Amino acid sequence: MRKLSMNRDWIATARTLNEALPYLQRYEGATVVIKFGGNAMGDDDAMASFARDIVLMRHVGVNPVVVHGGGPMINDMLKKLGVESEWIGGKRVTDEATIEVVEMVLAGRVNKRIVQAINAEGGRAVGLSGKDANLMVCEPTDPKLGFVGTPVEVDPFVLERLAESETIPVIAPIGVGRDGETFNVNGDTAAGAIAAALKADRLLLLTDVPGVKGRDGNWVTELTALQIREMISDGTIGGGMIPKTETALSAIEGGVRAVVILDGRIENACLLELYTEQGPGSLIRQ
Ligand code: X2W
Repeated sequence: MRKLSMNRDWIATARTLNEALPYLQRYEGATVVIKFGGNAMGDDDAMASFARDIVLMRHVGVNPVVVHGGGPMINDMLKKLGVESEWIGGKRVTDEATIEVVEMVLAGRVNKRIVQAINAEGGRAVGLSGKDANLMVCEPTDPKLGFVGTPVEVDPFVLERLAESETIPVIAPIGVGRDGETFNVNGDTAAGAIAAALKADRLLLLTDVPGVKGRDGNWVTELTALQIREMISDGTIGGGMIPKTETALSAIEGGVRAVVILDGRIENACLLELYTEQGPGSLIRQ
């Protein structure tokens, strides 16, 4: 039964819904690639909330493509198995024993957890890795890194077919080599390459910080590619933000309209970004 509640802020709720209209119109038919990093994945409630956002996007005519990470989950499994990991420049040195675990964790448990969460919210998700339908062909990044791959060819065929049937692809960042090798691809790099191949309207990089920090120490809401280059060269952007912003730059060069780096731990981060006037995070464009 409907009950009249005096506690709810009706005006604010109506304003939010009303404000969404131009954005709902703008993104109808748009392709939005969402990188869901291992650090942004929380407990089951947070996962369900992320999944709801994705299902809602699909429902209002967006083609969402989820590319996930899972670094912390790989670490946990390697630890259980007593395999040590070493990192060079933010990339996991991946030997034969490690790549087996990486593929099992990413294309297995992590991928299926996201697929299941989306389906539980009423969506239709299909889990893939870069091996499926030759989606992401890679070459070795650097001999020192072993089976770490750089995507050299992304074939969007299977993603286009899934979009036509309103099915949501959930992609594990595993690549295939020309000789059938398995490659471990950084999740951001994979998302950038896939977004570029799709000429996506938006690439959302969900992480565990609010965005890009400016020279004055405040989070910046909008940046150009040129400003990002300057901030990398003068050291304003450092550490783990370097590969993220570099991914953003190459995605934009590859034809992605804009990239947003935002905190995936905020509830409904994707909806706030797409459907409100001032979304969270830093928006980067040409
Ligand atoms: C990553 C792949 C997973 C990933 C790794 O082995 O951890 C490389 O470092 P997040 O959660 O997005 O960090 N691959 C080459 O990128 O996960």
